[in-house]
Amino acid sequence: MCIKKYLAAVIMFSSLISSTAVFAAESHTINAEARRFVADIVYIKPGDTVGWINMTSHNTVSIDGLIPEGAKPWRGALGENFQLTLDVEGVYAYVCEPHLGFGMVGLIIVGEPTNLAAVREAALKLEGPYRRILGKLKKLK
Ligand SMILES: [Cu+2]
Repeated sequence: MCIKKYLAAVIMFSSLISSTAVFAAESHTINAEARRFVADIVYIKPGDTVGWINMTSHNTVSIDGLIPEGAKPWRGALGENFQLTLDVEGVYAYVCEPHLGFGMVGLIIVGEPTNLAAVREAALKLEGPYRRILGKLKKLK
């Protein structure tokens, strides 16, 4: 390979790496510790992946009306780790059903919290232990 072609290849490759570093999707881990999610509020970019670990005796279930419009709801199997890629911007609320009464609920904010007002309003209609999500939403600015 002549030096010019070699340099061109090096430059192309390094610009590829730097653009990848800027836009690369990241993975975020949520640890189920006893009866809470750590962290309970997670901020990510659209396209990032969230993984719940140590899910023995736990699950993760999104709440209807408390995820962005057009986003896919989820339900992880009880006792199993779960992974999810979130592309739609906004606030997502989820719970661990067995420990909902202990306040084992969490929020994921993907990009900007564009649907926060709608989520807050929907959360006001929640009943019983699901109202623990309201408390969690109050932690958001
Ligand atoms: Cu749990």
